[in-house]
This record gives sequence, structure tokens and C-alpha cells, in this order.
Amino acid sequence: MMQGRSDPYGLIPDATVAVENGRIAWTGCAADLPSHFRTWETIDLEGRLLTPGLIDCHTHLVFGGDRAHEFELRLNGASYEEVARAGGGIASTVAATRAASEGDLISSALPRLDALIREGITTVEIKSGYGLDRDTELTMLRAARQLGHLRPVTITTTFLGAHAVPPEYDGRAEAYLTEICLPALRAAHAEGLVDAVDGFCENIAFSASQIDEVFQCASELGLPVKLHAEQLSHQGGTALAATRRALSVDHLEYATEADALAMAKAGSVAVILPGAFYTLRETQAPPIDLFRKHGVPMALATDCNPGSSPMTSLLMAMNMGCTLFRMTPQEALAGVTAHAARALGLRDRGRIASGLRADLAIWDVTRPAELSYRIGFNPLHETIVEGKRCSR
Ligand code: DI6
Ligand code: FE
Repeated sequence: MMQGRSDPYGLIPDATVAVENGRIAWTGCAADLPSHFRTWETIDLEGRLLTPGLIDCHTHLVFGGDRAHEFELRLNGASYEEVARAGGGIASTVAATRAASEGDLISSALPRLDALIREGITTVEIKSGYGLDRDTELTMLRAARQLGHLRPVTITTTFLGAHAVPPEYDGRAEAYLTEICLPALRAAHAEGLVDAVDGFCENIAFSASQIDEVFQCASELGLPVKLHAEQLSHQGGTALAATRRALSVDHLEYATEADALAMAKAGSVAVILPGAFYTLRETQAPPIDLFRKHGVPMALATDCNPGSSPMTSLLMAMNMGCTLFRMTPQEALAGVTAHAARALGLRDRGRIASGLRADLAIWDVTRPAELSYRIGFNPLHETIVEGKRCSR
């Protein structure tokens, strides 16, 4: 059984996928398999579900330290914004990340990456944004790139220098952008470390017009953009991102119908991050019905980060997307495959179709809804990455 075209999921019962040189050469009903493929080495999946390898399209997987202490503070009554304004929050992770070497960052990220890989993830996006000085931003991105050499997974890197204003630039966001963030972006790009550029548009971070300076620089460098927008309040980041034809706009709890329309027009993916909503105990859910109504593709991701989403399970994000936001299991699966690929600007993966990368996940389930339905259960049988088998 595999994901194909003929039912809502596109499931093809009794399917065959032919793989050659790391790419999908043919897919369809086993009975229709062209004869020249029949002499090839075969793997019998014994009726298991085959999906595209899963894609986690929004993570902050590389960082120093952890924030278990803040978790405890919040449980004792402090809000996320209060923790941030008291010099905690992102700033405490910035201090720990600056103190870490590239090797430290790699070794602390590996167990998190391995947790994702164990759930059939074959592509992971990783952002910078906990260095907030030139050298540490570059070190984070180098560490992210290295992770892709250490494990059978594609890593895409996103520059997130506009994540927060570092303590040494407190109250001087503009100066931080021109003196540190933009030069760091240019240097990271010159070193081939940047696949996309992101920012955090929020009252505790950067305004829409400040973010646009970063987007202008990205555009000069020919880099695609994405944005953390309307997570805690409505700041107008989505409208800005749409004018820049952003690959994705992420979080979106406070997005409006006008935002959804602008995203649909721009072709931007809505990246839904239920782990942060859950952790922060937000009450305003993103307007899933408006994204549906206006045909905005929705992706789901872990947002793995030490503060607002210490989550390394994309299956859990699927479950939360369904249970907290009333997404359907079908939307959840598209959200971690085809739409997640689109949120990263990757056209060579996210579906099972000839010519695409043979990144596949094999599941011990009878129906696709099971991937979203269970809580804390991992039904992965095996992963195939670029045509090569990787056991669980
Ligand atoms: N939005 C978030 O939820 C995270 N970053 C962002 O832009 C929070 C990151 C953190 O608290 O460390
Ligand atoms: Fe994030």
C-alpha cells in the first residue's frame, strides 16, 4: 500500500515503487509494473503503508543548554513575555549557545535529530538565531550543515539573525540589524550556509518594517524568505511576508482573513506549530478554517526549540494539529510531506512520484489516520533515504 493519487490520500493498494539511483523511477499498481523492472531486486513491504519520508520544515534544533528551569518558572506563574523581558527566554539560550563550540552544538543536537529520524523524518530544516553575533550565527549554521553529513537526512539551513535583540543591543534593534544581523547574513551566505532567511515579527522581537530590511537584504542575495508571524499578537508580518512571496509564514495564531487571502495570492505555505501553542498554553488557535477556505497549503512542524516547543516528535505535532486545531489526519499527513517540502522550496520530494527523491517511510499501520491518531506511539518500520534502506 502506498500513497498515490486515486483516493483522498491518493492511496494505491497493492502498489509497487521502482527506485533507481536514489530516485523514484516508477510507481503504480503492482500488476502494471513494466516488465523490465521485474528482474530487479525487490523488497516485499508485506502490505505496510508507504509514505514519503517525513519533513520537519521548522526547527531550531541547534542550540546550547536547555530551559527546564524556565519551564518550572512558568509553572510557578510567570508568562512567556515576562520571562523574556526579565532577560530569560531566548537570551538565556543565546548565552549558552555562545559558550558552546561547534562540536558541542553538534553533539547536543544529535540526540534530538536522532529522535526525529526514528520517526521517519528524512528532511529537517534548522534555523540559526541563538547566536545573535556574527561568529555564533555562522557556527550554528556550520553545525547544522555538519549534522547532515553525520546522519542519513537532508538538512536545510535558515538564517534567523532577526530572532531577538541580543542583550548588548537592548533597546537598539535598528543598530543590531545594521551592525550585526545583515553583515552576518552576507557572511553566512558567502560561505554557502544559508538556504532561506527567517525573522521573528513580534512585539518582543522585530517590527514588520525592521523585518523588511532583512528581507530586502535576502532579496539582494537571491535568498527565499519565511517568517515567524502573528504568534503572540497581530503585527502585520504576514502581509509583509506575502509581498515578498515568502515560502512560508509560520505560527499564525493571530492571522486574519486578509492575511489568509494574501498568503493564498502569494503562494505562501501556512506552517502550523502546535507544539508552541501547547507549551505556552495559548488559547487563540490559528485560523485553520480560513486557510482551508482560501486554499492556503498548510504544513505542520515541531518548532523544536528549548523555550516554546521542546518537542522532537513530528508524529506528536500531527496529533496536536488534529486534536488542538481540528486539522484532518489527511491535512496532517500532507502537512509533513508535500506541503512541508513546499514550505522549504524543495520540489524534489514530499510526494511519491517518478523523478522525485526516493525518500520513503514504511509504517506498521493499516490506515494513514493512525499516524495522527495515536499519542506517543511510533509505528515506523523502516526508512529509505535516497533509495538506501535505513533501519529504525
Ligand atoms: N517563536 C518561538 O516560539 C520561538 N522563537 C520564535 O521566534 C521561541 C524560541 C525560544 O523561546 O527560545
Ligand atoms: Fe520557531
